[in-house]
Amino acid sequence: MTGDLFDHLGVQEKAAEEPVRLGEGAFIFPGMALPQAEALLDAARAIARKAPFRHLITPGGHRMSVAMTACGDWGWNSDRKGYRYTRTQPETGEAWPPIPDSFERLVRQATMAAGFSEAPLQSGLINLYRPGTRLSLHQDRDEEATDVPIVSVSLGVAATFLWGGLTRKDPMRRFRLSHGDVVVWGGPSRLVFHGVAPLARSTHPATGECRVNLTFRRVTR
Ligand code: MD6
Ligand code: FE
Repeated sequence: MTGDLFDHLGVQEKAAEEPVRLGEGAFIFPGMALPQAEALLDAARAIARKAPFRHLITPGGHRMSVAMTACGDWGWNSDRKGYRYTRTQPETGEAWPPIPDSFERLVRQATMAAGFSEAPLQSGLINLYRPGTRLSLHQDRDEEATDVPIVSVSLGVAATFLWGGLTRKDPMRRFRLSHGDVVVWGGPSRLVFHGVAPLARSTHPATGECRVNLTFRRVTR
């Protein structure tokens, strides 16, 4: 098995194609997005032409290493005043581009596969990682609708995903997220602390040195 390959790094490698259960209501679906990966990346590039990637500033004054943009009814923003969802792009006042049909179909498929009834389609955030980009441990708690799961799609260079517990001090496990992997989490796992380790310098035919992550949420009730 390929598991041995990553054992020395403490990364738990997943068996091909079988869903990996992270916790109650949380799963990795390896390769679920592979058939439409190119279409998803094309759609993400089209969104980025209308709503460019930017490095947001945290309330603490740090420039985030991940570059972000969004589609759908709500985009996520951060500045010195705090984190919040906005209806429009703060830089231009324009609406966020709509969620493409290709995104919506995959989100519905993943939501059902994880056993949830409501697909999170109010907001699609797009994160762009380059070598060294990381996302520090956080909870996704700026949404009112924490009863609806989050669907997350990984494209391009593989990353190490950090998966903790409901408090910052809980032990963390590491999982590799590869091109086409889809993660769904909701229910009792919805507020689990998680993050992404610094992206290794590597290349993927679809994205070069980058990793692209799409996350879909329901924001309001
Ligand atoms: C990422 N994802 O994979 C970062 N948050 O690039 C997240 O922070 C995330 O994947 C909530 C739910 C799913 C996620
Ligand atoms: Fe998150």
